[in-house]
Amino acid sequence: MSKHTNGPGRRNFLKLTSAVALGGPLVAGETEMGGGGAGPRPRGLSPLKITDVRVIVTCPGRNYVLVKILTSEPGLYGVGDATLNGRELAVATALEKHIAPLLIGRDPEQIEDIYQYLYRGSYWRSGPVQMTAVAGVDLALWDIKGKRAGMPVYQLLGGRTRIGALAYTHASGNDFSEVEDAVHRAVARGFKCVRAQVAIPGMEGTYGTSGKQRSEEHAGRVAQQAGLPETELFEPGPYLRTVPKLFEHLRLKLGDEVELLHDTHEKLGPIDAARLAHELEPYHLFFLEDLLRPEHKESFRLIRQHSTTPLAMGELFNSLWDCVPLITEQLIDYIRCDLGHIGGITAARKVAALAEAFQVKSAWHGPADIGPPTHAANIHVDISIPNFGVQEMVFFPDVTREVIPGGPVFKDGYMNVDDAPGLGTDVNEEAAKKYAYQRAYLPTARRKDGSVQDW
Ligand code: EZ4
Ligand code: CO
Repeated sequence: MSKHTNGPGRRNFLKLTSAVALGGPLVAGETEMGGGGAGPRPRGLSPLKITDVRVIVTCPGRNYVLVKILTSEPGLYGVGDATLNGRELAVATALEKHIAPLLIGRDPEQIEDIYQYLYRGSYWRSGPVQMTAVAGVDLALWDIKGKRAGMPVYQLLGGRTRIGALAYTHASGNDFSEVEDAVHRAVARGFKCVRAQVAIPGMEGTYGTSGKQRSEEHAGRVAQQAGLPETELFEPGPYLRTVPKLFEHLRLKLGDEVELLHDTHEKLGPIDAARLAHELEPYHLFFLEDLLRPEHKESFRLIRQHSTTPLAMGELFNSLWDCVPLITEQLIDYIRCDLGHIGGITAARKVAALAEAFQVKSAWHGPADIGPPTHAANIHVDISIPNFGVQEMVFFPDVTREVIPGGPVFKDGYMNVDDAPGLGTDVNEEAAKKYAYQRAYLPTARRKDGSVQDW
């Protein structure tokens, strides 16, 4: 190899260091290698720059924050999702006021460098607001790279490893037979895996159910006002007594074949969590989700000592490092980070690779409160990594699809993306304007005595 293709020559090195010293982008303009910054640019592709970052806040059915990154190549742009349920405007402001100015003029193809720059380079690293903003940018950049290459993102990630992403949907009800009916309906629709949640008797509102169980009074109840959070009641006793009976009922009525999951939503303390995992063993769950608060990773050791129920955790994590001890100690079986809240595809690839080494599988978060670009990113990663486990999914209503078209498709139990270049999603900015942001919160929860409980 000549010295010109064997890494940056001295002249380029000087250009690079001076650009960096000036706080400029890693690309220091044209070089002997063709202006590609850290490495040679593929033949035939001219240098690219980010020219504009548009932040679109819209409420087609619910609030979404989209990031549209425009480039110096006419018509070439990428769309990412930066929605953080209940904190949408904080992310939009971070993007508009703090992050967008850092991106203008940079090479959108340097995805890893931009991720490092926004994550580590800002000093104030991690956190849900920051990492949701980074995810929005990251998804838009992968979208651009795919469009430029003429390939779907999963091809850029190494190509297909499976025919589709095994998917699960939610079933819930006010009593066991309503849940049973909901699981039946999901199975009839083609689902092989179903998450089951039931309203807990005596509790006002239960996570994952429609909330018909609400009564009008309990200590600590906050009067409902428009646009303020609802308050639910949670007591571990009734919850712990009810959930094993739900799964006993479901196995009795539905048999062993359907895969059942359950989300505890970080509500329990360590010994209660261990008890639930233990008592659910006979019903062979696919996994039991988010038993503990994200702060209490060490308590997973206690659960493991008491149960062989497969465990999933991670939708509140914001970085690779949040996942490390659970993966490297094999304290969980499924890592379920939210690609929209850990920094996007770039972060998810690192999590997946770490998990692969410890036989932990992926189960990325896939609720309605992240937008179609993140759902698409989930599937591009799912179908290209070796250690995919299962994918949570939702069916978006027509009003959402009008504003944010495209995205993965469900068929026969699996989610899939087609071969559209990039992520395969878009934003209709004109349609987005019809749906103004509406302040909305997630619910909160309190105990019977009025004290705060994790929701
Ligand atoms: O409560 O995404 O597994 N799914 C979940 C979700 C979360 C919401 C919070 O914004 O736990 O329903
Ligand atoms: Co969950």
